[in-house]
Parts: sequence; C-alpha cells; structure tokens
Amino acid sequence: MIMKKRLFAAAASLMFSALSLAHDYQHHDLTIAHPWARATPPGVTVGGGFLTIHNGSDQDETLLGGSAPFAREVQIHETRQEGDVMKMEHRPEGLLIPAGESRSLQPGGYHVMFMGMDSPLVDGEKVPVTLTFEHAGNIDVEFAVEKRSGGMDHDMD
Ligand SMILES: [Cu+2]
Repeated sequence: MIMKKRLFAAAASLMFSALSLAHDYQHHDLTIAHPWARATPPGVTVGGGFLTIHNGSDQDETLLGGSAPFAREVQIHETRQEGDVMKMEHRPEGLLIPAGESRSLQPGGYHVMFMGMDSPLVDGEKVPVTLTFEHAGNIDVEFAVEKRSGGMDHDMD
C-alpha cells in the first residue's frame, strides 16, 4: 500500500508538471478536475473550495472531508436555499459519488469548507489539500486560489 502511494505520488507530480494548465488529478479510477478555492479577504478564517470528481470505477465512492496545513479542519458542506435564505450545513457523512458518475462541488451547492484558516487565500496561489475518500483513502491535490464572483458561500463570514 505504501509502495502504491509512492508510485502514485511520483506519477501525479510528473502528470502535474506536464499538464499544469489542465490541473486534473487521476488516482486509479477517480478523476479530480480543477480544484479551486475562492480568494478570501484578510481576517476571514473560513473559505470555500470547489472541484468536480468523476468516479470511473464500478464501486460507489464518498468524499468524506480532508485536511490542509493552513486550516484547522476541512469539512464537506452543503449550501441550500430555504425560502429566500441560503443555509449552509456540515455534511459529516460526506458526498456520495455513485459508480460511473460525476459530482461537482460548486458555489451554491456542495463545497469543501476550510475552517479555522490561519492565513487568507490569496488569488493566484495554490494551496495543498489532502482529500479523504472512503475507499481511495487520502489523495493530495492543490487548490488554485481564484477571485471569482457569484455564489454566496462564505462571503459574509
Ligand atoms: Cu461551508
């Protein structure tokens, strides 16, 4: 298992340098497409992260959460509209990605939430995040920090 992980890390870094524009990660049958995080103003200690995951295997997979060196916790959240109020909830059970399907975490829906950040997310930087899946285990990726408008996730905190 350790051997496998090392091989993956080497393959991933090669792939990453060759395809840095595409910014996708492949781990066995899981594809993680363009993870990005919204830039945050100084003093804000929570941030939202977004990505698309394709599960090419014949087994359901679940994104459970993760960890990051710049945040106390990395959680899976869902933003939902209730009447005219946007509500955000922690989903400790994670996000199910059924076999053969894709799920997007995007503003206004499911997202990765960085809690207790010790520094702001700066536009143009890339931040290391470990995503934790039920079956695939931990996968190291980088989230590209981007300044994008739209959505309401965490803008008010
Ligand atoms: Cu959130």
